[in-house]
Amino acid sequence: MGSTTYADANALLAEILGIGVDTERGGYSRPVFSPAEMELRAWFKARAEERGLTVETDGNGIIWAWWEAERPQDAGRRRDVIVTGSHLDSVPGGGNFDGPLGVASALAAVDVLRDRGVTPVRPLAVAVFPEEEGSRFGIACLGSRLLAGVVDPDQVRALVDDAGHSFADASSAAGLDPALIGPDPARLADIAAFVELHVEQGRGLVDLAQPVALAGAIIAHGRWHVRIEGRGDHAGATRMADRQDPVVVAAETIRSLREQTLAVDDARGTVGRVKVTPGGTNVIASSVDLWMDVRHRDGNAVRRIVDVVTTMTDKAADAEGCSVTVVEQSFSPTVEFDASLRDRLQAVLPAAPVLDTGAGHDAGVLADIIPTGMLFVRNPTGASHTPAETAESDDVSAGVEALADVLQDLLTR
Ligand code: HGY
Ligand code: MN
Ligand code: MN
Ligand code: MN
Repeated sequence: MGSTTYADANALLAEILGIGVDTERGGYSRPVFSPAEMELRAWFKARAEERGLTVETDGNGIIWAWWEAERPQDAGRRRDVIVTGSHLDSVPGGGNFDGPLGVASALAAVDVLRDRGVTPVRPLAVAVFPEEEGSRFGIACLGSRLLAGVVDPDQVRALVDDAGHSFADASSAAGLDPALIGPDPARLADIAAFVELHVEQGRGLVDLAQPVALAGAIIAHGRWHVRIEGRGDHAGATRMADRQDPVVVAAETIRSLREQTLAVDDARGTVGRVKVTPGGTNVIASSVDLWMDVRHRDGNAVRRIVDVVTTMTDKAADAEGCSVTVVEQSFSPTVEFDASLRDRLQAVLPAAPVLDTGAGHDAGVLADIIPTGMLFVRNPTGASHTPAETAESDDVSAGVEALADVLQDLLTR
């Protein structure tokens, strides 16, 4: 094959380095259905078709690139499709590996399997899930949640981004039919296993001096949108006693989230996004929006933290004459990956340690419905959701070989 990227995930990743570069924030900003992500979708489609894969995009915006198989006579049995893949959308100012590494490694693994002369007895699909980060429409892993039927399609169609564009409008602008947004039980019933390769978001593999790990569990995590309404006014003409300043209440929310999170061993609580309206230096804000991201192995601990912080926020709002609304955008309990599939992957990759992760993934959403596993590739910085996220080219290649080994086992037995 004349492709310059044949069996080479590093070369595939290098090809997209120029897409979605965020000159303001640094790193990459590739929101779902944005020009940048659409360019990445076109790149994936071209690279998949070049490999003879049949590409389709479903109503939820999930891309499926099929390596059909000469199914044996008893192909009537269900549950025999193997799926691998990840996502191409990013957080604002993210790295080039979170998502694309899994997609590029899947394409390269197909090349490796072909080089090995592997003839699959069941189909393989390389999948690209939209809105895994939830950066544009607020709900993480939105594509896999739609596929799994765990979010309401009408609610999703009505989700709006910061510019007021609905998911329905954005998906139709991307050439999709919003009427097709929703669960796909028949497609799910056909899937025997889903394996997602992902750059490690942490330093577990660095500390263990290993290139590749298997995922054990994803800790519980949720997102809450907090909106605080006050009364806008002049910064100089308004006496302190006459103020209803929502920023003061937001400060209390942020402080108490840190305090409550620190009080629970190994809990993680973050406010990474705050929107002050109207946002003038000499203007007392009329409202503040902030989003809380809270995670812990015990889902009940996550909820307890959020409940306490919400109560503290209500108290601060009362004292300041402000009102508060809190909306839960998503919550995922701790997911332990399917033990029998993990044992099967471990038999193929005996040297791979099993690591838990604090990062959410589409694999975590689908794990409730189909046998799902994950491979992690070493990230020397351990950092993610930042341009510092990286993976050494040797480890990227080791990840491709490991994924090919795992897929060969799943596709031929
Ligand atoms: O937020 C996460 O854990 C994932 O990177 N979407
Ligand atoms: Mn990811
Ligand atoms: Mn991510
Ligand atoms: Mn993921």
